[in-house]
Amino acid sequence: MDLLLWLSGCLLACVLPSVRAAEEGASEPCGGYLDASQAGYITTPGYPLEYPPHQNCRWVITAPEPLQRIVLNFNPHFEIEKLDCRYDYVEIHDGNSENADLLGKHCSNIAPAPIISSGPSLHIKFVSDYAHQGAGFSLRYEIYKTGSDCSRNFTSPSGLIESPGFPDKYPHNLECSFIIIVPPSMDVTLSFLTFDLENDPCRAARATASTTGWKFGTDCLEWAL
Ligand SMILES: [Ca+2]
Repeated sequence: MDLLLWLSGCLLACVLPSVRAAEEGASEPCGGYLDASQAGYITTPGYPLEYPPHQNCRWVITAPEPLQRIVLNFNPHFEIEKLDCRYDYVEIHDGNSENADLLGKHCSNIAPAPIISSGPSLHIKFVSDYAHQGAGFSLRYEIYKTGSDCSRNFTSPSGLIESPGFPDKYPHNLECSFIIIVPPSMDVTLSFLTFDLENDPCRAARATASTTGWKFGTDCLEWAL
């Protein structure tokens, strides 16, 4: 009898809460309205663990200014059931609803390249069906910075320069200038902590440091003296 009482007590105390937690996990709301003036992240529920079945998540990201654009950089760890994106997928629309132009529909385990809106809003939709899930996706959203927006002057004795979006992928079509200004008698030392540019010799992604004479391209490291 005591054992039966103990067992029924354990059932109530141990099993029911975990069932309830599983139900809450399954029905955990996803999606929402996001303000791009602060960069942030969107992930599938549970990422990087398997996303639940029966998901229908919608996010709308909006920039505060009508002329601003939004850039999405996906984490390379991307896994959505493949099968021609028929059952599970993430869709990005170039506006504030899914009626806006489709910028991409993605699945499989290859993360999309960076996506940039043409206007101040993006609509993101994630769908999963009843079976076969994956790790899902994680993306960083932020206001897209053009060349003049990403350029900066530095006058402090030391500082940190990061490409836009770092540590995620940098967006397309950027040209940023970073000018370090020091007193005439001083030298400037640059130490690269992380360096990861497109691996296509000298074609596109390139960093140059003209004050020290170094030129850096992924496969074309060279002296400029
Ligand atoms: Ca599925």
